[in-house]
Amino acid sequence: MKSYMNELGIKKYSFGQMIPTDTILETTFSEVKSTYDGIIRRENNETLIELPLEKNDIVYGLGQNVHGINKRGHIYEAFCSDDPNHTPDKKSLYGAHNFFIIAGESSTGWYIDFAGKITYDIGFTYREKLVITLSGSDFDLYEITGTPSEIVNQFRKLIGLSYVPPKWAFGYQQCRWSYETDERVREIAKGFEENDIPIDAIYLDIDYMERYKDFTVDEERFPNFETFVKELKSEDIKLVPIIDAGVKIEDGYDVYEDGVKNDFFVRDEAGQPFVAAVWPGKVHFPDVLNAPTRQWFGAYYHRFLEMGIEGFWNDMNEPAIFYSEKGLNEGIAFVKSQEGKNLDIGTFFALKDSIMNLSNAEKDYKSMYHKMNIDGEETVVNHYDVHNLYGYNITRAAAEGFESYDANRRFFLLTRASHIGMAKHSGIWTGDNHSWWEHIKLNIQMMPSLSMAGFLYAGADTGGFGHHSSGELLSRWMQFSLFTPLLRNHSAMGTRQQEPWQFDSEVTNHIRNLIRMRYALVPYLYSEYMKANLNQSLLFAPLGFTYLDERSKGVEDQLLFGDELMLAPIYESNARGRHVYLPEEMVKINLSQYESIGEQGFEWLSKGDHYIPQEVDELYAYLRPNRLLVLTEPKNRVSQLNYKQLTVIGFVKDTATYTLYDDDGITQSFKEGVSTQTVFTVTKSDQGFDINVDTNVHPIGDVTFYLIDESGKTHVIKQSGSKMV
Ligand code: MIG
Repeated sequence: MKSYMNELGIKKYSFGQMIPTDTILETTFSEVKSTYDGIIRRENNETLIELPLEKNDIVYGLGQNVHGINKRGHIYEAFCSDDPNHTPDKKSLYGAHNFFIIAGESSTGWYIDFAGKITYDIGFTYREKLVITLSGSDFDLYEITGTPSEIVNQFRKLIGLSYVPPKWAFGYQQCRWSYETDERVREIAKGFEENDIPIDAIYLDIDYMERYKDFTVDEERFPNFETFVKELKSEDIKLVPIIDAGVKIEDGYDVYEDGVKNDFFVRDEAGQPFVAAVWPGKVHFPDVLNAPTRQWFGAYYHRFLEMGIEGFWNDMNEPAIFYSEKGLNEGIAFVKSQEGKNLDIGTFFALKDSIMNLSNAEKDYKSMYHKMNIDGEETVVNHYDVHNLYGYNITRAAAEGFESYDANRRFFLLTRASHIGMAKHSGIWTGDNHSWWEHIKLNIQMMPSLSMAGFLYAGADTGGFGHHSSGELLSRWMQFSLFTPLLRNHSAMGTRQQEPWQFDSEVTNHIRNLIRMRYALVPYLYSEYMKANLNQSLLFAPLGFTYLDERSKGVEDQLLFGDELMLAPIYESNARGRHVYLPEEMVKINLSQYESIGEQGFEWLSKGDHYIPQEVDELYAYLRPNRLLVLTEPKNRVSQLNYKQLTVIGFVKDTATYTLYDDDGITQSFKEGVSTQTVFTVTKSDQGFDINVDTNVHPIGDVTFYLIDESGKTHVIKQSGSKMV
């Protein structure tokens, strides 16, 4: 083992020679003489790390995973999995995010830089121990001390800035598996038009492809695709096509033929392209763990970019395998061998398993091989050892393809499987959840740990993917998703239609009001998003990161959003309100409907417990003391939003300032600091309030200030742009 330290005081312990994951940026780590003084053991090519847990320690992190904000009391795995049932017995979802914090009297953050499977037994087997098992012995371990916020900040500095989508990605997005024809897509667009509901993007799921072949379009379902893309663009709606990981094996299909010719596919033991099966039947997987393959695969995206497409979602990239050729043959042989037998408890289940366990089999992952460049040498590695890098790198191929197409432009990109190294390349959706109330809660609890791991552009399938949604569920879910950077309604084939108008007119009205409120909030959401990114802080935070009282640390269903708001979403059916804990005095603001924002009043609430009635058509958020919330007049597209009519809600005890960040929303120039800042300052004086808006950057029109003071009184002050400095 070697140990290192960087200028921030972050320690790094290198055990053996890890397979590079390209997660940690080059920072200056210098070798120091120190030993890792924790407990570490090697057993059968596995490594065990044990960390002690104090009685009240909280374990935060692990990014995309099941269970609560405090991860203690369960077993988890880092192993990217295509599992469409996110039930409490699961140990892993699609992401492998090996960053966590043990928070207590003092706090320590850990990142394990490793590409293979890791198991975390967090106080499950032994209440006072965190036992980590790595499926290998070559890895880097990073140790960061400080407060939980400082630890996140330092970790995010190590992994670099997160992906930034074009600004339209903060608008509402509609998806369904599938909108199968151009006609159906037109109908959906029309549905939004007729119902006067804002929208920025409509997704194309697998059926737009010609027999599920990546980078093709089915001519019958989508004739003149390029013209169709332009048609929707003329309405300022973006089409977002899906790309799957598996490349169909078919003579004459260029992606397949080119890949075979250049040895760009993942190989089997014999060095032949590995045959798996997914949607199109038999496929090969691009071996994206090396740069030439990424460059090749990434360039195919240019075809769609040429046609005016501006974004994609990359699916099935764990990679998901329905079956492998080899596995299927073995399964069928086994079934045949049982023919005519008297199947009993042992043999009947073996028969079932031989078919039921064909998908995503460990055996198959262990039979796949990649070529990687390790320290300048081409090295063959077994897939199982680098499994968690696959979705990451096939998405990176897309990101690199975008860069080679136009390095200055931002493109939209979502992936399903991920690893922390990927946070700089793409956003994520949280996969195949269900229209279950429990999954609203899971969504709430996952957002802060995703923020910790650098996944800022993220969101769940709002309304739920599997199962049937009700209007009530969709409304409540939307009340939370209103704040998630990715706001996408998606549902699976065979489930109830889930577009906002598919329930009853009351639901349509609620959803319209909510989506309009989302657009009113876009300047603020975008501003907070960019600040969280540039300052490497949390977009969604557990209360315990800011409030140090024991009570706040235990709150599992309320979050801080940005620096201004506390959210207390409703995630139970038939609820007419909920209990909310206020760690300090706050003002309850009614975000139910933009038009009546001033009328419904604002309520000052004391620190402590409150029962807050909240009907299904009501949405509240809680504004912290000396904070301002800026909203703009909603429009039906993000591109139409402007600063002509602003609303500022402030809880002002003495002075409150808000800096509204903005930039062009389409280029990468923010990386060079090209941005605008509009500073709102409100100071309470004996006469009332002094207001200052530094408008040197945006042409600001009328601003209505609703200023609430400690006595709970609301002062309405209208200013017009001309009066401002
Ligand atoms: O296993 O392309 O998560 O969003 O609609 C189904 C069809 C494959 C899984 C994705 C989902 C998508 C679906 N895909």
